[in-house]
Amino acid sequence: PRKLRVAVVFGGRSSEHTISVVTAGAVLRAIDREKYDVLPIGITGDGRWALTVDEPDRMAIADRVLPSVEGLAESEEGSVLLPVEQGNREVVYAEPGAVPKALGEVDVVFPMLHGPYGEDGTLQGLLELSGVPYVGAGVLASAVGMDKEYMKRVFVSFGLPVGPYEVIRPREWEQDPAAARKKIVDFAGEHGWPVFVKPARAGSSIGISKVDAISGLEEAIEEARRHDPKIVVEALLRGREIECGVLEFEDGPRASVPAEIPPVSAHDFYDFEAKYIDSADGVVPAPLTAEQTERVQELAVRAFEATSCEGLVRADFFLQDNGEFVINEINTMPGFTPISMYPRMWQESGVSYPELVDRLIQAALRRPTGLR
Ligand code: G1L
Repeated sequence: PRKLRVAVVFGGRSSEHTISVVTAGAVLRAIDREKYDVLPIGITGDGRWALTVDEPDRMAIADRVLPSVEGLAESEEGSVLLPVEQGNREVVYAEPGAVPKALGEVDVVFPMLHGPYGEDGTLQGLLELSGVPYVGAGVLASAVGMDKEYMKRVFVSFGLPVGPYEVIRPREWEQDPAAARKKIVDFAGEHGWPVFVKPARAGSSIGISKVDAISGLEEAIEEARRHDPKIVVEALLRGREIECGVLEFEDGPRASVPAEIPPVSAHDFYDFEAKYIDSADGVVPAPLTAEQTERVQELAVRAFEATSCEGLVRADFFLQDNGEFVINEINTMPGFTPISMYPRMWQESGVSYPELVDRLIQAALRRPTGLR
């Protein structure tokens, strides 16, 4: 029988273009070529779709040179820059069921794009319209996973423990900044300083400030609002940072062994690769009691279910000094190189990186396409 065709979509218009290219390289290397034909589809920094060469070795950091889709696609035999600037948009929106040319003939897509238009549900929506199965979270779970306000609201409504927070909406700030500031000062009065001021929807840690006193508030709000006009204010949660991976098996989601992220000391510095890939310093498995492990695994699976996740999720928690876990956030597109926390947690749970990639593809193929 003909092999299944997997398109890996990576790169994109994001500050994490390089991470995406490096991660896609690792996935390309791990995919079982006996089972799957692979189509690497890169998106350039300025948004052009490119059918790139299938050469994972050129997608790694070499001699401190960061790989990019531009670097893969340009002037190499076998690479074609697809004429998509206007063309693809017309194809995509004019005919439901049509896709950018290269996506048209694939059985499943592995989306590996960070941030807006990648992990917020928009690419997933395009793939839904196109009727192409894809790995990972769907439209709703992706959008919820991107929005810190709605993520918390979903957790709360499913009885998951969340920390104190406050939201400042765009109009609140625009129409009465003094009242908005007072809201945050009152919040800090109740929960203490520092508070964290964050853009509601932004990947990673961009736009986030730790604010120690009223004097730092204005600048923190302005910085967060540069990334999203809606901001979320959170209290400092004391305790240990614990993560847990959830993966969809044939019979449903299961939790990995948890990991602990050690506190960052002031003199810590990250080497070039660690900084660009993921925290490689997590402790797996986390030194927890059997009861604590079971509890955090149960919460992680409940977070997966609450947000209607599919395929995988990484759930991040604080284990407070009182022994209670609080869920901080979920990540539908966690760091995914072999040394990233999510794959490491599954490695320790008996699922190798190639098996992880295969299970994600198989989970995507089990899901019905079309209305659901
Ligand atoms: F497709 C999966 F499995 F859902 C998936 C996709 C993307 C898992 C992890 C990622 N991660 C990334 O693409 C990234 C961290 C390199 C950028 Cl968001």
